[in-house]
Amino acid sequence: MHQINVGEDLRERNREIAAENHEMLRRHGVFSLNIMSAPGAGKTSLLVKSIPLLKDKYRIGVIEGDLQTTRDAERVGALGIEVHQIQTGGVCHLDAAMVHSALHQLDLDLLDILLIENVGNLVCPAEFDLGVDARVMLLSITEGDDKPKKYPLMFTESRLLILNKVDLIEMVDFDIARARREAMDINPRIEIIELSCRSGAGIEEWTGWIEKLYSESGVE
Ligand SMILES: Nc1nc2c(ncn2[C@@H]2O[C@H](COP(=O)(O)OP(=O)(O)OP(=O)(O)O)[C@@H](O)[C@H]2O)c(=O)[nH]1
Ligand SMILES: [Mg+2]
Repeated sequence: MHQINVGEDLRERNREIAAENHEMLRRHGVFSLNIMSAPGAGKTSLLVKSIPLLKDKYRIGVIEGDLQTTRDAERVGALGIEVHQIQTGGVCHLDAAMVHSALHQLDLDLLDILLIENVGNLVCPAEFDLGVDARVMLLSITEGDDKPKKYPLMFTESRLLILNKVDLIEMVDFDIARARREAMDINPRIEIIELSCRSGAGIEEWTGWIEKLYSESGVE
């Protein structure tokens, strides 16, 4: 009996489109990041805090993925940069095909860096490669230091882990050393930045990280 594994077929198709996205972005000289986290960990706040530090040097574009509403796109659009909204209409992650359509709506020749804010979800977004240069995840310290081992895939897939909301450290029982250790058990190569969108701590380390990857990527 022939069985079709729908999940595997979908992922295979996603990988093919992700490869097309990557090729398209490279052809237009665009460096790209996929920013993922649970709802409310601070993805939009991170963009709003850090884009002003980058936008005089690089031409920045943002794709905002949300289940519903254009709220995040409006927050980021207020920075005066190019923003494209994807409303997934209930789908809990962005996939490569959604991003592919968005890439056709953006004038990629006018961009140096494309930042994609994924739908808030700690599980599904990690399963779908979008064709970007690197994936970044946020874990806010209000979510608990046990999350790396409970939700390992996103930690495996990410090149950088941002521990956000460190301004709240006195208020929550979050053991930063434990979270670091568990994340590195899962992904020994993961880089980690402690950050607060509220106080601004770590923001320059984050923009420096983007600049380093941008220059290493060889896009022009
Ligand atoms: N105290 C504190 N609050 C923060 C920090 N970063 C974000 N917040 C708050 O956390 C809430 C959620 O932040 P968002 O930036 O909307 O989070 P998000 O990950 O984009 O959320 P979704 O797009 O809905 O998944 C907001 O009320 C922010 O003001 C931080 O570093 N410290
Ligand atoms: Mg957001």
